[in-house]
Amino acid sequence: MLTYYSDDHHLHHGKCELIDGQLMPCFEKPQRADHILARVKQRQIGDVRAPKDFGLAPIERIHSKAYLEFFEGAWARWQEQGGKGDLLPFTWPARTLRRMIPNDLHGQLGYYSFDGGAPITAGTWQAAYSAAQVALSAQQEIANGAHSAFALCRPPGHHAAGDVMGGYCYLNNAAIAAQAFLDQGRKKVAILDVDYHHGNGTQDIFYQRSDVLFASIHGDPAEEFPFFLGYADELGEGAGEGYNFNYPLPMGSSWDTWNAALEQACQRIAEYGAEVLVVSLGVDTYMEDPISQFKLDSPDYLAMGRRIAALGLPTLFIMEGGYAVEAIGVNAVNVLEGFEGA
Ligand code: SP5
Ligand code: ZN
Repeated sequence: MLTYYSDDHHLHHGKCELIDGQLMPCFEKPQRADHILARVKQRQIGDVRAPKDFGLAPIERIHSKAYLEFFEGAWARWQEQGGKGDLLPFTWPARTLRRMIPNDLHGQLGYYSFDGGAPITAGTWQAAYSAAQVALSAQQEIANGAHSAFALCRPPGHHAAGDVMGGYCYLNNAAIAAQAFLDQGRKKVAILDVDYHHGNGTQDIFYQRSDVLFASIHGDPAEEFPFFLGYADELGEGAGEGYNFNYPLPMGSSWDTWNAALEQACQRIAEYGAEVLVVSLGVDTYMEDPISQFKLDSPDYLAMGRRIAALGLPTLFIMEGGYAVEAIGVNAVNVLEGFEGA
């Protein structure tokens, strides 16, 4: 299978995030993608290609113009103000406050984000833009007839909604790719989100629509980030009712529990009659992941790939999370190798 990849991800390197009351070096760091790329090459699963540039139009199908303008221009505004560190939000329009767009840069940053986990640095826009182009390039590969493709995106995307960043995510690469399939004439796209965290951004984007089915297997949000979305009773709304499926699992879940949820998710996708599958591929379900609490082991990712392949659908893999840096290459590529019949 072909891999799409851009070196531009190195332009995004946040300094720190707040974890358990301490400022820690960002877990979402450039070495993540470097390790995955090295493993793709080591296992020779196929060529690695640089993305084409599809411009902003396919990104604007998912994200609002106001949000994109804010994101693209935020770092320059910060520099004009003499800003020193990374741009990080510190006030959000939570309950009791008004949801309005202030003039101030940090006020706007709070408006356009839901947590403090998405720092904007000098190269964040370029890195996120290129990651979206990586997703679109892999999407085009499948549109042109390939059975599968791997978009080695960084930064990840599934926590980002139409005009909200957070959870290390800025542009929702999976949603942008899914929308591109629809805009090219496909009628039914399924997104299977296997990242440890609920894909709140993707769910929100498609919540009222029936042309994208969203199924997510993740740590129970009653106990785990993003806390405020991802419960089993969220089934979609309006035209989207019956097209959203969440499988929240207990902390400490291992493969048997996880696999039972995968089986259910796959049955929903098959019943739906999806023409194409987008997989939000996070491997932070790994037993040694430093911020997560599932117990999948490396061989389980081969089985995951095999079950996904059994759906028989053209499949676009989009890289999301995974923070056990040494192992994420092995685990992510295991899913791809399992898919290809290893
Ligand atoms: C794409 C993705 O995987 N984003 C995840 C963002 C998670 N941010 C919140 C992390 C909270 C970690 N708490 C772990 C405590 C470990 N002692
Ligand atoms: Zn995650």
